Amino acid sequence: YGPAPESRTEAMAWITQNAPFGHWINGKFTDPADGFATKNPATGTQLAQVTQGTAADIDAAVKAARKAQPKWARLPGHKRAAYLYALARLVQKHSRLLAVTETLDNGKPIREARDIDIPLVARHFYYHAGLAQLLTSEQPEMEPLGVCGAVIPWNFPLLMLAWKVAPALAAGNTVVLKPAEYTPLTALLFAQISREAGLPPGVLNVVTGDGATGAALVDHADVNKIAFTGSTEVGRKIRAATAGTGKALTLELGGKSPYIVFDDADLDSAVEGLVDAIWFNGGQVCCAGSRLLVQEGVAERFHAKLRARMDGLRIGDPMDKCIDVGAVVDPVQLAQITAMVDASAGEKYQIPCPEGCFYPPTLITGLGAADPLMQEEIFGPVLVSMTFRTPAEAVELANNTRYGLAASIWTETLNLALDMAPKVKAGVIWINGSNMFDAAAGFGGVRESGFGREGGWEGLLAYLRPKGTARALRPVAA
Ligand code: TXE
Repeated sequence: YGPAPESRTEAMAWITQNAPFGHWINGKFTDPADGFATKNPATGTQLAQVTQGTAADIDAAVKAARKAQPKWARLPGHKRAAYLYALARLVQKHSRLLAVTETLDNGKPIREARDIDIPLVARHFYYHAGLAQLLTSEQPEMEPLGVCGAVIPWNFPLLMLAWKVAPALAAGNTVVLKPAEYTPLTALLFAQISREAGLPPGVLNVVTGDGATGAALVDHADVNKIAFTGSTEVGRKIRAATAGTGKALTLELGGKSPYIVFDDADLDSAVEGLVDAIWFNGGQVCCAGSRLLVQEGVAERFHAKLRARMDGLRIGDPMDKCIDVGAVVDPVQLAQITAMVDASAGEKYQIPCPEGCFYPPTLITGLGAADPLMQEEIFGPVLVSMTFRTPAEAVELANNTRYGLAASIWTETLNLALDMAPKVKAGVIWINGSNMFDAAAGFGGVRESGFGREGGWEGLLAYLRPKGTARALRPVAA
């Protein structure tokens, strides 16, 4: 195979036309102000200057969202649905521009941005358009929360926007979104696309910036809900900051999800599933199957198959359509992965990878259950592995972290899988699969992986509150 780069012309033209970027408030870009550069991690080159949002910017965005909210909420569900359908169709229409911009800003393989991220974004808006239509008739006594603040991470920039914006708008809320500082571009592009969809000004606002901008949004007195995806440490701060304020809160945080392979599993499928579990998006996935637990009888054979498969992984230019593993999002994250792995005393198996902001797909064996690498989220293409003897031991090891986001269980014995599933502490269990997402399936964690669900009916309910209405009962006139 040879390099088959996706064209970056359209995305670079969009960036050049609009940079330096201001915020998107009340349906238009504000004037750009002091800020920071967002870079292409695969090359280290600057893509665009972006504005650092101040508390005053957040206040302007919240005011615009507040002003727009009553009218948006009063629209019948099917009219809000029409906007969400338009957004979904426009995401499809601009899918190449969105996918290439995402890959340039984030470093993920274009194949993933094109075939997974962007289609799932469209699917999310289609699905929530359907739910919006049900609301007026099915839930007459539910009301939207008001203005929702969304703080999102850099690993799935546009998909995390969709996970928060689609249900919030469907339910009749308006939104102020703060994208991650490493990857602000697709949120700004989406905001511009929302104008093409005719979305009324103020319904969706985007304020760029770093953690201080996020904190200003969390602290703003006129915000009714915060939806956060990111690190457990920041989640903890946000929970403390919102305690006692009456703000609703959902947190989707870190993970160290177990990938459990039993003796009788279909090993070839389990290897393929594991490639997806830990090397999809370079392991920068909250629910990555980053902890392999393999039953002793097949451990050697499974590791051998895995190493052979790793040798076939292609790492490099994310714009190359043949690439399996792209760049790490930022040198800061690369340094964190490197430091964690270098400190470990396990035996490493790494495949060669280019210089720059890249980290090789890595398998580490020989670690104890208490080793930091078995316990802490690495958030990179690094898999750690341990063996177990019995199902009871597998459960014990699986639950031996502070997290509880997802788990994969691989066995051909259905009863064993069904016995294991409730015992493993995780918000999502995949049986003979991994990373299976759908807008209709609620996703979220337990323990230090957070609370609340995104997607499905339960995800929509997180943007509504019940309102008791007393109705006077009158006898029907004869
Ligand atoms: O996350 P942060 P970072 C984990 C992963 C990674 C580590 C650090 O282990 O290595 O976190 O990544 C905003 N108030 N995950 O530093 O800081 C910030 O600007 C309000 C797992 O990027 O949590 C960004 O928009 N907001 C994760 C968002 O929070 C604040 C995905 C996430 O950044 C804030 C990302 C504050 N005080 C990282 N401080 C997952 N669960 O998928 C920062 N932010």
